Amino acid sequence: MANEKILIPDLGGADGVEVIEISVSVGDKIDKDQTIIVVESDKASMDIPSPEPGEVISISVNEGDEVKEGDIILELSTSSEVEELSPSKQTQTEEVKEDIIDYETASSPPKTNTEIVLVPDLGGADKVELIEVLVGVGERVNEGDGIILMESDKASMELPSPFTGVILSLEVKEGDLLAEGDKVADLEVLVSQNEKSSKSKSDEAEQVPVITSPETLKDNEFIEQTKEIQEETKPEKKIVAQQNSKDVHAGPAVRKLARELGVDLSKINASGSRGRIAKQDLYDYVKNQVSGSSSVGNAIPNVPAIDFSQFGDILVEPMSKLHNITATNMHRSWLNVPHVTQFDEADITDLEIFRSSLKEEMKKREIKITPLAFIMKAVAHSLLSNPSFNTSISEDGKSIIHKKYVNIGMAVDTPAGLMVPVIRDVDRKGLWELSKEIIDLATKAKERKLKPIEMQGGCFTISSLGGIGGTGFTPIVNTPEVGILGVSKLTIKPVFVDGEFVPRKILPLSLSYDHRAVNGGDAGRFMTSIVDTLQELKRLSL
Ligand code: CAO
Repeated sequence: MANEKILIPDLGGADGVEVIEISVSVGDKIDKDQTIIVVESDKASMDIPSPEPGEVISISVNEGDEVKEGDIILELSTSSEVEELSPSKQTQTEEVKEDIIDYETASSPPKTNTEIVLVPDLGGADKVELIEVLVGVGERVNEGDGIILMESDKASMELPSPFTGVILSLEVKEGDLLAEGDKVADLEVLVSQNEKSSKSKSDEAEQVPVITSPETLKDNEFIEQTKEIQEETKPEKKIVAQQNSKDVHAGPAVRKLARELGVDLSKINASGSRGRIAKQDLYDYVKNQVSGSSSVGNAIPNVPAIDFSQFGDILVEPMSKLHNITATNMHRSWLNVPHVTQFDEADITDLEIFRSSLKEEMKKREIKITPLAFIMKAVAHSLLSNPSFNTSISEDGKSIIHKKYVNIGMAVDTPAGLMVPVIRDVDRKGLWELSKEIIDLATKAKERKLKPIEMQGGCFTISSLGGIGGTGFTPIVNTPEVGILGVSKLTIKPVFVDGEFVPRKILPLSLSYDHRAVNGGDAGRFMTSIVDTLQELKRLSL
């Protein structure tokens, strides 16, 4: 019997890693190669196996410790059988040590040569999608740094740089479908001669089980997950699996952060392409949990997973990025904002007569004026006279931010999804200018040519379904704005005027507002102001 200290092995280039699991206890009898601890860098997790069988006498690390190569993990009482094997093992270890000494005393200048970085074995997956290119041409990378992030249906993995060097060219772009052996990049490798020879020798020494490179582990992890996907041929199995954190789409860094924060990734709304969870999604989720805990309760029950294919044929289509963002925004607003919706009707008979009188001029100017331009002017006018609607609640929920400008967003229905371009300074613009901007921005939205700045800075939103139909709906506030006006299709209704029923053009309106920022009285006054303005255009300077 002898006592042996088991040390943290070569970490494949990682400086320090975190102990995320201790897999054995003092007194445990363990086998050779049995996992003793699991460590994790920001790019990969690794099982550290025991190089010997034996009994654990003491453990020197705790979960959460940052460890580096050479740190003591535990002390093992090894059996005599193992001691017999020791000499050959010792020889191998000495070889490795020698290599390290060689490398450390090396003084030859760095030499360069070019290596081609290829997509590795994908563990059976035919193709994986390139989700993110993590480096640029000309950028220096260290061995182990991620070059690209790839993702299959359920697993994501970074392709680490095999060497320290400079990226000479990138042969791939985001969205590419990659197969094993595809060329990813040319890498100008920066190495010293001795490092190279040391490397090849230590590759031989890698038969010693204590050395496990992150690359291998990452591949293994990916292979395991890919196998799982392939095994999950039955739909009901697949749906259950989607509820597990490891089956959601997220990179290693996000996963690590989620574990640190104790967040179940399967509960997060993803905004990345193909449903990938971005770091910001995680922050938003945590923020919502913290700030919303007093108002919406601590937990929102999950919608149960259903295998719809048991009822008939189905087609599963990934949400577009835009759809995903919209869904996240709607969900965020729905959960955070106590909504109230108020309804009213505006008699726009006179407005429509006036609009008809502009028909000739519309043709001449080649600008169509729809009821929306008038509604926008009426809203701008009412925002000025009812400033509680031109506000936002500060992030900490303790202040009201009053805006001295009047920018109005309009919801545009596009083939790709909902977009909300913003028209600036509506209060200062005339009907023609406004109508032209409505047409231009709606066209740009439909052609997906809007710049980010054209969708920012809104104070209030109008969602007009007037050209489509419906008698009324309850729009969701476009946070951090505090109000949104829904416009439905005008109908001709009999209205009692001066002792008789007369046909009038009636426009249904619905106003949703954030009841934290606006009280019912203010909302009533705001809506009345919009209705009155539409009914009496002289209130506006058009
Ligand atoms: N009642 C009756 N007719 C109306 C109307 C109303 N409230 N509003 C517009 N119309 C008429 C227009 O006058 C036009 O008639 P003509 O073709 O005879 O001239 C027709 O309906 C089509 O108008 P439009 O939709 O092209 O123009 P708009 O200025 O009313 O709206 C826009 C522009 C971009 C807001 C609109 O095209 C759109 O995308 N609406 C959908 C918004 C949406 O999706 N909201 C939901 C968001 S929440 O999911």
